[in-house]
Amino acid sequence: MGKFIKLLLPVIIIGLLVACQSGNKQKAATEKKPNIVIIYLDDLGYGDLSSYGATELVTPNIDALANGGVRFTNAYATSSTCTPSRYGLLTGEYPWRNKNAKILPGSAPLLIDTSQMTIPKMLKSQGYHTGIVGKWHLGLGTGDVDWNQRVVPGPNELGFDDAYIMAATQDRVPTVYINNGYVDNLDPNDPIEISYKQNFEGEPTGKENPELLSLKWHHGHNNSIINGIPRIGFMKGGETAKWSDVDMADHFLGKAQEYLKAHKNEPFFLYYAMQQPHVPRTPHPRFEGKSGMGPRGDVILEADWCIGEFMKTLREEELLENTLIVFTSDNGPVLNDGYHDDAVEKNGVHTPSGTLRGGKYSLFEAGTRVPFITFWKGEIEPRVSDALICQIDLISSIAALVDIEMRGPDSENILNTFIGEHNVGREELIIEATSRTAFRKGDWIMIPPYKGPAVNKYVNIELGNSLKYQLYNLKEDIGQKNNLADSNKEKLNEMIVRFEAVRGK
Ligand code: NG6
Ligand code: CA
Repeated sequence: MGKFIKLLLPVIIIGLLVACQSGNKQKAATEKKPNIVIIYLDDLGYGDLSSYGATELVTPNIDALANGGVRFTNAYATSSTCTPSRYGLLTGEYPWRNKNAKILPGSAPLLIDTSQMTIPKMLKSQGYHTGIVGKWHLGLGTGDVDWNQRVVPGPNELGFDDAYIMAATQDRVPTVYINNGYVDNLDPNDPIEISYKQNFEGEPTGKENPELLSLKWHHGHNNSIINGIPRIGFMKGGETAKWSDVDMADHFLGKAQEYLKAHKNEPFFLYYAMQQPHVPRTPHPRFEGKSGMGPRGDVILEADWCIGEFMKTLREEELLENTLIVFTSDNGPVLNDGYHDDAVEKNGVHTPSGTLRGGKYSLFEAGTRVPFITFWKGEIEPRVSDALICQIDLISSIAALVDIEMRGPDSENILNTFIGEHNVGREELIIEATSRTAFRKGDWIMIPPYKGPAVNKYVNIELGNSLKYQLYNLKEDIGQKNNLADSNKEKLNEMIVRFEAVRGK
């Protein structure tokens, strides 16, 4: 043995012992082939849960996950809007690398290339059954979709064995469910036509027929009317296939529960992408008025109830001890997102963004910093973690959990942090908001100058635009009140250099 190695031997042995110890849990987890569930909410803010400090809303079922698992306080979606965040979540690639990763219309082609790696594809290769129930919003088909045939490619071609989805958002056409590529309950004698350019002759619209509306539009959302709600985009036909808005939560919950029951005897991955509290907020009558905060509060309570029911099924099917649950949201909160639904009027003293600045669409913290919880009965010890983590890290970390060597392009394996063994996250992160990017490193965030309004006046959210550089120390100034760009030039320059190096990668 060389002298050098001899000298280093004790160090190597200690190193290996430490590695083994921290790897033990990982190994135990791997041997069990745990089921994996991602529960993804839509527009739920950092301050919308009682476990994250909300005082006006009580969310006991989500709180039970937060209190029994790891509650992350420094966790990010990649983006402050839906499509790019979902792109990042499933592929592990920063969405700003893909110029088409923007909020998509319901007629957009599939955004993720079928050759790209995704979480379901990776897990399928390891013998998992994979399913999605809920909101997709990543495009479908190749451009000119015929909704009366099998819509392909879609989630099935990206690794989901089972896909029961809505194509885009609850406020966009087509307002139908799609079951493994086929519109559910479609009557072939009443074919569906969709356009995002023009109306179909003779069809009423929100703009021209306000007398038909049960919910009034505030901005946008004045095209086809479905169930009294004006939507984005035009739709004709497909009467029997149209969803019932107030039943959507129960409908998706039922599908998610069916999925658990059908696949309880094999390792499975379920992506349960809930539609709340995105607009239009349509609580089931059971939840109407329950929050005292109008439909936005009511649908958050509805979502919490759904999660309680979902957990009950996991328990009844004896799956709890072998299932890792990840709970998070695709972007930050918004009150008025285009409908007169009392979200602003009845909000009272509730702070959907918590102590953070901004909201949905914003480069400030509340755009992308979201609730994030991991829960695994008997495996994860309850704790609060302030480690810097991002949803793009899930793909590499889940790969490690199922014992394969794989990295998403921008994804880091921080499995031990996700399962509460460590408290060290990533060092740096680029966040994105409507095609603008900012750079987080350690406790610091740097927002480069952007033209454009400081506030989006329709939604009343500060977007983060300024003609000057912005630099905040988030540890000392979580509300981003003190711009230190002028007083700490050295830090600012360091951040700019590193940001440009990563951004240009
Ligand atoms: C915006 C919509 C908004 C919402 C958002 C997508 C208008 C004026 N606003 O364009 O209501 O649908 O897109 O939200 O149409 S997301 O959470 O899916 O990104
Ligand atoms: Ca969203």
